[in-house]
Amino acid sequence: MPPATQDQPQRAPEAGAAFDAIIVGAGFAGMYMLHRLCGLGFTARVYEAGGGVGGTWYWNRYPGARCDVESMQYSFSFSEELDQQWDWSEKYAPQPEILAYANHVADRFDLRRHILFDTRVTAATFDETGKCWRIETDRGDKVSAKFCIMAVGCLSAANHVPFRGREDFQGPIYHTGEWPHEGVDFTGLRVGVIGTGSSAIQSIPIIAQQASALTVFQRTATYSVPAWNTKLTPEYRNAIKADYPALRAKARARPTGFYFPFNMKPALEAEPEERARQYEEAWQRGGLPFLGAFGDLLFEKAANDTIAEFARDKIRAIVKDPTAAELLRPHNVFGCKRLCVDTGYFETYNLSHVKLVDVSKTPIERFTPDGIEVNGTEYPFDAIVCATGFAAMTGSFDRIAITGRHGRTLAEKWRAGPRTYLGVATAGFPNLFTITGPGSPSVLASMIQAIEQHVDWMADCMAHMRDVGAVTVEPLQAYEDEWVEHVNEVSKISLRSTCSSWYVGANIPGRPRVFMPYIGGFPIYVQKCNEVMTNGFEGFVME
Ligand code: N01
Repeated sequence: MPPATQDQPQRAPEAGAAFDAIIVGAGFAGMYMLHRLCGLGFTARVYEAGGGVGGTWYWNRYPGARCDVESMQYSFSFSEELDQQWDWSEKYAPQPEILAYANHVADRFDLRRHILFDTRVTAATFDETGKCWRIETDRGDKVSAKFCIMAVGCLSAANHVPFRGREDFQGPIYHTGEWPHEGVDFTGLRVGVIGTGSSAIQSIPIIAQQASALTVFQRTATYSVPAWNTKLTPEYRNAIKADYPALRAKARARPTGFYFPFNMKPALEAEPEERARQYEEAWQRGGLPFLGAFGDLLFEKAANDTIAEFARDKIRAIVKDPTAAELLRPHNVFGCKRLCVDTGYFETYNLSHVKLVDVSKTPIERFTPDGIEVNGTEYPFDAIVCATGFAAMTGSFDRIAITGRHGRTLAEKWRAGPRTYLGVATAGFPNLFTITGPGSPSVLASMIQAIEQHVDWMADCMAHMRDVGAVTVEPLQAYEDEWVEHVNEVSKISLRSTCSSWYVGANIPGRPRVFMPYIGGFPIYVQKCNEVMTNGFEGFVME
């Protein structure tokens, strides 16, 4: 039996218990699913690998971690009382505050008594005779449930790059997505950071404040827009709270599931002066809404070139060393990889103790006992931070042995890329629901809004099945194939499908190259889900 932790006392394994639903994960998805199922009178057990609720925000405790969706929108909308009573302190909430919010939700809705922490689900097997899922955990639990609901997160399986000699390094190696709870003090240390994605871009300016020397290993230069984060005033919060449902409704009507001013006019129809003015205004507002400066930026390469050039000029203006500035200027499609939002990222390279090493042509050769070797040069470090991202979208499923009908595993079925109907379920795996699964807007929408929509749909489906006495629900193969085809087709209209990002699994060698989230837009997707439901769960077999 694994050792007890602060959050989870020693306990005997659960054996033989039967639930209506097992929920895997107690992040925002698992918590809301649990809340809905309890409200409907279903019995549910949640298994959570971490020692507390919060998912992403439980694990990603690296310095500078915060959300890049505005906090008044990156929150649950299902409870008006919660919306009214919770006060966010900053425009972009820092990780500790989001985690505090998750804990508040768990307490407020009395969720903890259904959750077993420090427990990782290892296997889920569909029992065709009993028409139920048999679940096993790393603490020896063996239980069954009619439904198995995966609330495992889209960016939860850390990408531990197998660098040669990794085990030889004498100092600590951290991954941003598995940060020590007690924090890390880099004061006076020589630190190496690998990666320049969102996690790196948020943590580098803070680590630089402590480290005596900081070296960043960059494989691909990244576009980043300033956050211009601010404290929220009571007046600002009250103005939103005076009609919070209106903001929520406006958000849901947007392709991204969150609201920001969006200029529909194509960039290519604007005069150069107008474009420059628009970009400058949008830059001064900052954050992800920068991409809303014009309507065609993610669809027309020539339009995209104009915003990319604007962003490159900003980097050149900020970074004083011309060699570093040149290396930091990306040359791929703007916003193709997930856009980063920063506070003082590029400015950090003006500090004399911060160095950038380009590993685009000469990759990291190996870790040595004292540091990292690139192109024959050894860079000595006391600590190394891997900001190397995640096995996105499907990585969390890969960690569980999921077996459906006829002994077929999900890993086998998804070998050439994930296949789902609407991102909520997959043929051959009855009563297995995937919250924000591949094939749904998920990471291209504001996650909490995407979660709420999925959970509500699934909870309504389960309640309907109870009403009509149905035991199993499962997508029809033909509908699933059609949806997979549609997800692929739609992705081609966006420039986002054109680069080697984690959206297409290209950040990890050997993964199939498939655009995994649904890019058709949140409202269109919601409409499709609603139609499927009102047409009697069209495309599903319910029996
Ligand atoms: O991970 P990433 P992340 N050698 O995959 C590099 C969300 N998020 O944790 O681009 C050298 O973006 C890799 O290089 P390359 C958000 O959706 C949100 O930063 O593959 N380098 C890249 O630079 C985000 O997109 C927030 O060439 C290697 C970096 O590691 C997603 O999570 C904050 C390498 C990985 O970047 C993931 O972000 C944080 C190698 N062998 C995260 N392997 C906010 O809400 C990988 N890299 C603000």
